[in-house]
Amino acid sequence: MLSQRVEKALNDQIRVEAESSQVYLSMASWAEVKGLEGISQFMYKHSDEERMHMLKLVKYVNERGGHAHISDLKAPKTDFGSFQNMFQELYEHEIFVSNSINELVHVTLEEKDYATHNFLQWYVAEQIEEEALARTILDKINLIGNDKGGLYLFDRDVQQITVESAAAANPEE
Ligand code: OFO
Repeated sequence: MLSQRVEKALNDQIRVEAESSQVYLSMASWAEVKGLEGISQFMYKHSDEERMHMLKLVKYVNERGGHAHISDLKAPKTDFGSFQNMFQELYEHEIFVSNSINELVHVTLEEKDYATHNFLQWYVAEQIEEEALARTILDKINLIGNDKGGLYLFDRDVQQITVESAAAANPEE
């Protein structure tokens, strides 16, 4: 059985994951209307992943005798200025999510809920990978600068930038 405090903290995280999914969906749509097909596909996929993160939490809360709450969500913005800025926002958003997961893990330790603590390790590992991926993308964007050919290749290849290729490109991390 979940303590009320852990259940509330998990429900807060359900909202964070759902809002993340909405943020990336809005980025996908913005990129699509700008003709950035590859970037848009990347963001649609990322949005789906966040929904999967949310569902995993919903199932866990209900399995443990709690009640996962599906709440209304903050509307994401609809204009991201430039794709460079958009990826910077993605990176900052992932750091925000990591902090939120860390707070949640902290609550499980205070409540001596080791099962939930164990369950959350998947999220802790996932956040390390997502932050590394976002940093790799930002590095590539910096390399491109204002080169149109570079942007063309980036848009074509961004879907191939995976956590594994990011790790291979940054062996020191
Ligand atoms: Fe990208 O964050 Fe979920 O966990």
